[in-house]
Amino acid sequence: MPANLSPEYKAAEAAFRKTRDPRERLECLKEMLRTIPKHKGTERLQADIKGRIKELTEDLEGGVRKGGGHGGPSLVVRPEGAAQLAILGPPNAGKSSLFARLTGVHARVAPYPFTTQFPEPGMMSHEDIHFQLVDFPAVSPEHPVPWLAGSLQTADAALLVIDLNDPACLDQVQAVRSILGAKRVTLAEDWKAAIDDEDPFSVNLPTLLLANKADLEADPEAELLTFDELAGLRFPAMAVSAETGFGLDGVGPFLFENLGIVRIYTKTPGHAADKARPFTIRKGQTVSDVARLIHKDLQQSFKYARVWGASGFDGQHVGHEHALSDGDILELHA
Ligand SMILES: Nc1nc2c(ncn2[C@@H]2O[C@H](COP(=O)(O)OP(=O)(O)O)[C@@H](O)[C@H]2O)c(=O)[nH]1
Ligand SMILES: [Mg+2]
Repeated sequence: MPANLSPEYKAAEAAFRKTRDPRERLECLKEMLRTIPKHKGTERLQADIKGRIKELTEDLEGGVRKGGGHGGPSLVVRPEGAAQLAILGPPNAGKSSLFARLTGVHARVAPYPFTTQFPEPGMMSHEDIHFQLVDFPAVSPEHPVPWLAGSLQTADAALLVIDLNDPACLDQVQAVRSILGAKRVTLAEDWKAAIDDEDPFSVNLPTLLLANKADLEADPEAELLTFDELAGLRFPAMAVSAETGFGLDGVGPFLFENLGIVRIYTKTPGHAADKARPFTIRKGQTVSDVARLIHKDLQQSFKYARVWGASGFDGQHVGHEHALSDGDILELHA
């Protein structure tokens, strides 16, 4: 990180890191460019920011850089639901099949590689919440995808899909990691470690390995263990089948637990809680974070809250910084 960055720049960068909304990120990037001290020591970072502004502007407009003219599908997916999961992996592993099975959205599936050309979002339900899955084109040396790293900026985690029956599998996984690494995207094995990264444009995605096509194997769990050992991989992993649905029941609970999802049900005074649509935050987040989700202004304007559930005694009055627990009912008083 270059020295002598101004407080204005640092504030803009902090805001950039905090938001996952592509349009807000673009505004933050412009603010970063406006406030960055213009001297030799920041030239690289300035160029980086300009590049990101150009890239994100184009991605928001659609696939203009694909050379196919304007107005293509958007290359950035606005996050929705409890978290955004990028489905990544080598060609033909069954990424689109898994996406279709888990979301019910019919994606293009074909027995030949490179069928998926754009990020394709869909929602996967888990109990009373949804995770947003995004199907991506294959990550492979034969088929560079220039916008991939840009699109991954909004993801919270990755599902790395492989086909253990494919003899090239081991090489493919190494290729996926090195291609992404060159774009400053890390597939992380540890879901708990907090990453303290100085580079605002690096992306760290906790990764769940899905060994697909388990229906083709006699003992998929054993195959998976052997593969992990051979490859020296420490990703949490599951043997699954997009074809039969085998193993897929475990995906939602894994994500819920390891992303630390906390569901909050809101109520207004004198009324029952809205049990249909919880707001979701992460473990450690507070009343203030829920207020922001309800309405930007509410975060500042509410005076106190009352909470029912595991984080306090029933009806307890709490302030902005009260950390909430899964299943809490929250009543905000403006
Ligand atoms: N046997 C079997 N075949 C699968 C499974 N998942 C996908 N396939 C097949 O693998 C091929 C590639 O699937 P696709 O979803 O397009 O892979 P992608 O390139 O990773 O998106 C297709 O012929 C699928 O029918 C699975 O779980 N079991
Ligand atoms: Mg595909």
